[in-house]
Amino acid sequence: EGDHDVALAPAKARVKPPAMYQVLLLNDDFTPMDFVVEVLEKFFSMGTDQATQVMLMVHTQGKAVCGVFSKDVAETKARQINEYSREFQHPLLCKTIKAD
Ligand code: TYC
Repeated sequence: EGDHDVALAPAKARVKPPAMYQVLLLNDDFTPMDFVVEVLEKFFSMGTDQATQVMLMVHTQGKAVCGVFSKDVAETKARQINEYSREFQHPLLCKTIKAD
């Protein structure tokens, strides 16, 4: 009972690493710089210096990669950041894109 002879398929030699997704912040003309720094500190565990550098990169270049994660983690982070920004009535936009 419970121990029939079931032929199992051979285990695969290895498992593919998960596809990775970049989490990007996009620039806009309205979100305060301090709020973007807070978002980077809160959602990416950045220190203030790194968060400020990334915020200024977005501000001057239009966008920047804030982190690279598995699909689920990346999409959850982007959704949480967009919800958080809307909660404070800021248009800050976070998106994900599949990494190469
Ligand atoms: N451009 C915004 C300003 O001048 C600052 C900003 C930076 C907004 C990064 C969004 O992802 C962003 N207040």
